[in-house]
Amino acid sequence: MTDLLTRYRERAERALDARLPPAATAPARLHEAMRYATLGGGKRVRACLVYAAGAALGAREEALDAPACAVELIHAYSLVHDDLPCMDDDDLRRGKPTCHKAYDEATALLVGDSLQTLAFELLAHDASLAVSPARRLEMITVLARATGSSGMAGGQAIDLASVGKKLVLNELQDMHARKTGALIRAAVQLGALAVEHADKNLIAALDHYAESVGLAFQIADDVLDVEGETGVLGKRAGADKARGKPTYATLLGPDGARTKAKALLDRALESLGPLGDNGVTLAQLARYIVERRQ
Ligand code: GRG
Repeated sequence: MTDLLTRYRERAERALDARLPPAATAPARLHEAMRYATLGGGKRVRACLVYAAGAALGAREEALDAPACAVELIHAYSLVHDDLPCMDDDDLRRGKPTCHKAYDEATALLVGDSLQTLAFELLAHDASLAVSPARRLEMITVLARATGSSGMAGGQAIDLASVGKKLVLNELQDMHARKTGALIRAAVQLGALAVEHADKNLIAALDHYAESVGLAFQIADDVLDVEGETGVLGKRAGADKARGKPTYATLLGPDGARTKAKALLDRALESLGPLGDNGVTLAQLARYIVERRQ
């Protein structure tokens, strides 16, 4: 990661820390578990996308804190629920025991619920978000659609139903566009929406970028599941394969998957053309997403 992306990551961590309920306030066990599941881990790729997209259109960093936190909270909620025994049944996440292992299943369920609602509360009320009420509503709508049954939750439903089945490339792509792509796309859109009067052509360019990056992120993740190490990944390597999940790596082979990720990276970089020098950080972020080791 470059210095600027590291700074964004650290900024997101502080912004989340300030917005999560203090662990000492009642109900203390739930609040402690929400902080456990959200803080002190995670690459903060989605928060970086919010900061970098907003900055590319001229937003102040402070005005991007609430949407950056909102997408990371939704992401943290999805990981907590995804790790539950009724879904992927994982015991390791971000290098530590999953939320239901460290606490219990009921607490983990409530942690996910509470992180999700906090995300929408931030978009509705956080004072640092300097946009009109109408724009807040637009941001809430974007995040809700990306998170719900047509987006992430819908993708997860397709994912769970496809274990042990063979998917063709288009079906796999559709599942991932919903499950991981929709939130990545929403992160970029929220960064852009934090700027009240941004140029429509630039917003369209950012959306094309986000679409390619979202898919490239998932392909990189699939390759890491096959080639990565548990100690570096902070989650169990080989988990998708062990569960018989269709992935880009199984469908195209690791080399084919890497070639596809590289082509998507090139497409993402091309999409940034209209932003000129203002797209440099987004370009660095796309490279990081494809070339990362964890
Ligand atoms: C439970 C509604 C619901 C949805 C879950 C996104 C998702 C849907 C599940 C996550 C499962 C998973 C591991 C998907 C692969 C891609 C992915 C989201 C990886 C984790 O994201 P990173 O690498 O994680 O950005 P960090 O820990 O760095 O934040």
